[in-house]
Amino acid sequence: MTSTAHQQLAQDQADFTAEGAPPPGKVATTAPVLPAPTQAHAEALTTNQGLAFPDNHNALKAGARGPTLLEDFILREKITHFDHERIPERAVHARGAGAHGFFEVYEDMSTLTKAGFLCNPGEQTPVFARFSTVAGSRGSADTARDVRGFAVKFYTAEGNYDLVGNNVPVFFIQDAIKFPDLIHAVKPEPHNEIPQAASAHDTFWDFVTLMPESTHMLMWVMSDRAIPRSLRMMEGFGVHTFKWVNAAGLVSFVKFHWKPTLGVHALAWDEAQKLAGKDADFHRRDLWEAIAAGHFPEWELGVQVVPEEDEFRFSFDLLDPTKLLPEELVPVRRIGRMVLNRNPDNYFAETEQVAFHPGHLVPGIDFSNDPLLQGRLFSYTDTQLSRLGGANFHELPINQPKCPIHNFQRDGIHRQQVTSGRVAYEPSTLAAGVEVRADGRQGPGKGFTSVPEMLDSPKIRQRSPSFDDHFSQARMFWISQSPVEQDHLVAAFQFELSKLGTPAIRQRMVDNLAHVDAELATRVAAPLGIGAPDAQAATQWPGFRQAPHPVDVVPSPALSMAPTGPGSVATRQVAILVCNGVDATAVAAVQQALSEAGASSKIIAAALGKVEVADGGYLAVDCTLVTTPSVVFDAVYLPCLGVHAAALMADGDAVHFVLEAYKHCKPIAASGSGAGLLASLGITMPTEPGVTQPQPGVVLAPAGELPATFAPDFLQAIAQHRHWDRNGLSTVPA
Ligand code: HDD
Repeated sequence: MTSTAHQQLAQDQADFTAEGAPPPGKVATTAPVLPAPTQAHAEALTTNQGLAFPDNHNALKAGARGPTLLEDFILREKITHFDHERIPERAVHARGAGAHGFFEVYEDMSTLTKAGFLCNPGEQTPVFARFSTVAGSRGSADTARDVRGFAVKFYTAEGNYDLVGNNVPVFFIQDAIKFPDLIHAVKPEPHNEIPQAASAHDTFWDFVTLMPESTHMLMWVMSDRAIPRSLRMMEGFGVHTFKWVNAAGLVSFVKFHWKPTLGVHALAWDEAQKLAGKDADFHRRDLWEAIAAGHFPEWELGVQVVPEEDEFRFSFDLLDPTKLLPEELVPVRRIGRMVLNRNPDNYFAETEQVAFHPGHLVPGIDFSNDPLLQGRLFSYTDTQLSRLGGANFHELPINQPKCPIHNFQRDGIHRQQVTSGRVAYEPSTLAAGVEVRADGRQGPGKGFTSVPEMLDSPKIRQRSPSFDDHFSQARMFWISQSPVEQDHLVAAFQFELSKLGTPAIRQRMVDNLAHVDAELATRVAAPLGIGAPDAQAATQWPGFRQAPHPVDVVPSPALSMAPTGPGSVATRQVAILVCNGVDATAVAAVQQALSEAGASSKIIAAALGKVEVADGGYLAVDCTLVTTPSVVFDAVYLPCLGVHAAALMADGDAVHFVLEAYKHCKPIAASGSGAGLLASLGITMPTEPGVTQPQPGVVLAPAGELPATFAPDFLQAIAQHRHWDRNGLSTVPA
């Protein structure tokens, strides 16, 4: 670097750092400044035994260049601890992100349940929520096509209650005994551990096509629900039917829902795949940054309540986890809200070590006889024994109830609690001279009791015939989707099935789909190099069941993501693509509008540093085109770029950035020569000779001062999330 360049650089740095404010005419972007380390920050390093030691850089050696001595207990302790830092990852749901927050109920629900945290409006119950993908390993990408786990631990005054659900309201299988088979089929194939975090492989589709009960859930997983834009923008479901019981013993069936206040939004599939490489942490970063910025994610808790006597009112069995209860039959009543307002202090201690269990209940909530739920009750404690190393995982801080615990369980590996006295049993009179019994403190009718139920049945291994209808609700899902959602669903089936090496499995899937909808099956089959869908062939497989009384299926509008409509602009990320000659006034105006709406923006250019602005100042660049690609943004703004704009568009990365955002149906705004650039890329198209009409979600402004409507129109386009109805996308080279 020349000395002049050094001087200029020093001057620029002085401009930006002096008093933390940019000089007039220059636009500052975030430039975190780390405090210089001082002695006050230093803390003496010690071993785990509390021994202070002065050198953490050199092992004990025989001479400066000699061998390391086995005697070095400080080195040995440090390396031994490191060697044991990892614990087994979860068998499923290994990849997750969590956050702390609170739940509060809107109204007293005591007519239906005696659960204290649902009866005291105004009382905040602390929660910890963990969201996860199912199939991928702990280090896999966030945006895989997959179901998302949605697990919430409520630290109630009556003990911990865990609602361990998913972002899909139904499950693949009806009986827990098939869970290990399902998971073995979807996980990477065992001979070569390929593919990671993906269901697009032979073993998964081999299994699910032979288990047609999974067809309904397949529809959800092939829909855009399986590629959420954000963990903050997805629904959650308890899946199973549970029971509520009030203080008088009145029993109801209940289904749980989480409704996000930001609406339900998805990525484009191509975008999700690219994100897996460009930013594998996309979802966890989004959750973390939103909470850190004070945009606390929020969901309302909804319930569908069915009186016990109405158990057999429906055309499907409430105990069947492959069925949902249409919201049009039993409306969702929103009874409270959960707000996540604090990021974990330590990922391992909290998000990794948190242990959920559908059997963590409180008085007023109970299970139904759903055979999938019943099997889960065994699995969750069992898995923590190996994952968290023993029976005392409830003592880990993240798992500890926030109410007193008292029992006579004792000892075991890693026990933390130091109990005193000689009595570790009950009944006893030796402890305090009074007899201790299990219900001594609570009294009759208090504490948890199972809902009494008469059982007088043969001991058999059998599936209830009331579970036999495998296709009606899959069809209901299909006919409830908007045309765009149907297109995405067909494309997802085609993508997955095209990856299979065994044509017979592709054929079996489209044969099954023929029982859902003939048009769906035909469309999916078209590019797969197989025969036409054959509904009759599907019936020949032993797992095939047909409903004894096929039901009339009507659309359920609640199943479509389309009507969730315009959402909030808050926390949306906008790229502002610049080069030398950019109009800084236009940039500042759009940045201000975005910021006021709660969105954030980044200045993107070919290289870091700064670009010259039209009036002679300069603009600091946040990120480069290559390190921060279009897929990490929700929208793009191309300001008037001045005379150098052609140079930007001669840069393949810049062209790709814009075309890719366009192809992923993101809002694009362009002003002045920026608008001309869009036209040169074919992003505006003639609707009739001589009339150029922008495509949906493209906001244009001519050269000159920005019209007053420009920023509001852009904000509105962003609020609509994506503009899926653009024409001719298949011809866009991105
Ligand atoms: Fe499960 C974890 C959700 C069926 C066995 N499950 C796990 C998690 C979620 C779910 C969200 C992650 C919790 C966390 O963040 O730590 N699982 C479900 C739902 C199901 C379901 C909604 C059906 C409706 N699961 C299911 C069955 C079995 C399991 C039928 C076994 C018989 N699930 C497990 C497990 C996991 C688990 C192996 C792995 C890690 C853990 O429990 O703590 O025990």
